[in-house]
Amino acid sequence: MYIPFFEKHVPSDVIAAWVSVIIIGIVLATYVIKQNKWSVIWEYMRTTHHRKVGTLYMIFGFLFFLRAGVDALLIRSQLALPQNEFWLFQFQKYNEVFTTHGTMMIFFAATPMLLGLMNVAVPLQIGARDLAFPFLNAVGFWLFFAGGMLFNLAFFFDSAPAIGWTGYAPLSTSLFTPDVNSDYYVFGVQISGLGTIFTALNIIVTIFRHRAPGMKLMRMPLFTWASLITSFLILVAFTVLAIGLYLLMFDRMFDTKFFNGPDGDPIFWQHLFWIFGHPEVYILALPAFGLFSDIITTFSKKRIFGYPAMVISIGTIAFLAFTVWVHHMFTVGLGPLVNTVFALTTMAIAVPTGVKVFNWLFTMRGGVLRMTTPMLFSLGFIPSFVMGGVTGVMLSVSAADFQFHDSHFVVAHFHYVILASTILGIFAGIYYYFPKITGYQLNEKLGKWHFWLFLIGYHLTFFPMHITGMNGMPRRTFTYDVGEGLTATNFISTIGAFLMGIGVAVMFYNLFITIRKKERVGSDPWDGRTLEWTVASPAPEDSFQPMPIVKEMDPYWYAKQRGEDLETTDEKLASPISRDSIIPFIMANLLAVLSFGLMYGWIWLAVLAGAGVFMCFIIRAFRDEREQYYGKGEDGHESV
Ligand code: HEM
Ligand SMILES: [Cu+2]
Repeated sequence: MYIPFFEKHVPSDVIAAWVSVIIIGIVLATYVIKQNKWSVIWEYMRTTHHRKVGTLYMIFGFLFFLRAGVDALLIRSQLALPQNEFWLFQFQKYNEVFTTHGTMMIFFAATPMLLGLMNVAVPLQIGARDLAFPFLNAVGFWLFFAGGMLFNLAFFFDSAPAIGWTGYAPLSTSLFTPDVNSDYYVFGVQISGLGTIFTALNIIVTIFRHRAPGMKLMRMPLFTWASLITSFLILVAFTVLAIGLYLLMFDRMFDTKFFNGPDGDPIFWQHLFWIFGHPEVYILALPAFGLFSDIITTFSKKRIFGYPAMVISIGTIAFLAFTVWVHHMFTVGLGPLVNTVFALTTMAIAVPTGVKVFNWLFTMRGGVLRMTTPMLFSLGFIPSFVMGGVTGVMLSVSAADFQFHDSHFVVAHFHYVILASTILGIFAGIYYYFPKITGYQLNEKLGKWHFWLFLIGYHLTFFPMHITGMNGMPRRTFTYDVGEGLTATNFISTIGAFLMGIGVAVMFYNLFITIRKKERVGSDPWDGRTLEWTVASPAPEDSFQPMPIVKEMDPYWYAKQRGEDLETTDEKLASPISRDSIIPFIMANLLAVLSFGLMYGWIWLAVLAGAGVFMCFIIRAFRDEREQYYGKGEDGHESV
């Protein structure tokens, strides 16, 4: 359709997106006005409290997950049949849709939902009142939000990036993609990445500085351990990505030629990207490992098997994660020696991972198993993840990788690992922590429907893809021919994908009816073992008064066994000061406006937004939030 405002033909999918967003917007606005929910929105825009920021992370991560999921269904619809012409998702449109699918899933769905769970659970697991820097926490969230929204905006202007989630140079440089499309990728990912780095810093400081008395490092729950080590991974990996994106931005805006020309080289981008990209896989997997460990212990009514081995293997995996990036570049031609070294380091990662798998199994051995929804997701994870691990070892054989490379076999492999660990982990985490987040418990029956539909759909989608790939189907290709032996497996994959979609719809319905019913649960609905189950559901703003004293691992469980309450102390520990503020919201969104100005060359807008961000720095620098806190004397009277 020709639309004068756009001054060009606008494809029907973009029009459909506009129409549906406007309809959803009107429905939401009517709901907010009718129910008078403005105060809730205003509260969440200004909040710095860890549970609320965590909730925001989960909500928006889930929304982006839905969008990326719709992309996945569009991909699968196009690939369902040979020579298919589904809607308009061929050629460049197909390139756009797999790019937004991959980028959104990794940066705007999986990572933020995990950060959300960390936000909710980590402080509660170690007996902290909040994250160490609540203001910074809000800044981190709003940066993710602004980056994600900016990235999403691209579609509405018919400018979605089409350079793959890997943004390979030289395609991503202005030489080959001079339009704003690739800029949306560069700026969107950059802004949200900055937020991720801030949140990682916050988690690290919180865990080192704000543990309850007696909560030694080797008494911490494994989700907290995984969050700590993941945060170090983020700190290093996302910084490398930020540098890469920065150089790419310079190449695009000022023609610096880091990644092309006589002195630049596109391979530099590949190195930078994968030095980030491989650890990112573990940034997604390790927190899920931590969640599964805690969930399996809780629902086996047994202590984790081999706790020190679990901690050491998380650490080893994290370290090795930085030594394997070239396995994504075996076919670049770096030489046999390099390929051999990186093949060996890659295979080595299987060892600590195997240790963890056996420890999960031994934890359940002889335990009293309860098949709740979070436990089912954890049980589904183990064999599924092992299958992804096995194809990973196959891919690590560098000579064989020349055959597998860029085929649907690789697509099958990485979905097996990421979906089994991260997505099943996030689902498990949502069911497990829903009472701590909202005070309600999700319906178990619907939870089981969700689990089985999703798990069966997942294997139905991705298992045949191994065969599709071995039969020669390249990834990032929008069609194939009749008679190539690719039809049956592709068709099965598409059915599986829609089954997963139904599973997610069941979950959505579950969330909806549970929130509507408003049946409160107590502080300890799962008969838990760790400190988060001692505080009320939903987690209150002034948790842990008085402070519990921790004398062993799983302190709450053993106290319950002995029929005692946890010992507490009146001693006051320095605790973070959480004060509402609108500055993080303004600052982060202005940064997105600034990027928008740079992308379209509206320098006046960029300068104005930049000045706004700078003003926020100044206001923040002169505001001492401790005043409000310390200003009150011990007896509650103003002392100043
Ligand atoms: C929910 C069900 C999902 C389905 C049906 C699905 C399907 C697909 C398919 C068919 C492709 C290959 C497109 C091609 O190369 O032509 C793909 C690519 C990809 N997917 Fe998924 N996916 C799903 C979930 C996820 C999740 C949860 C993640 C990560 C958290 C993810 C990350 C990726 C990435 C990174 C790519 C590569 C994109 C690129 O080549 O640039 N996907 N997906
Ligand atoms: Cu890798």
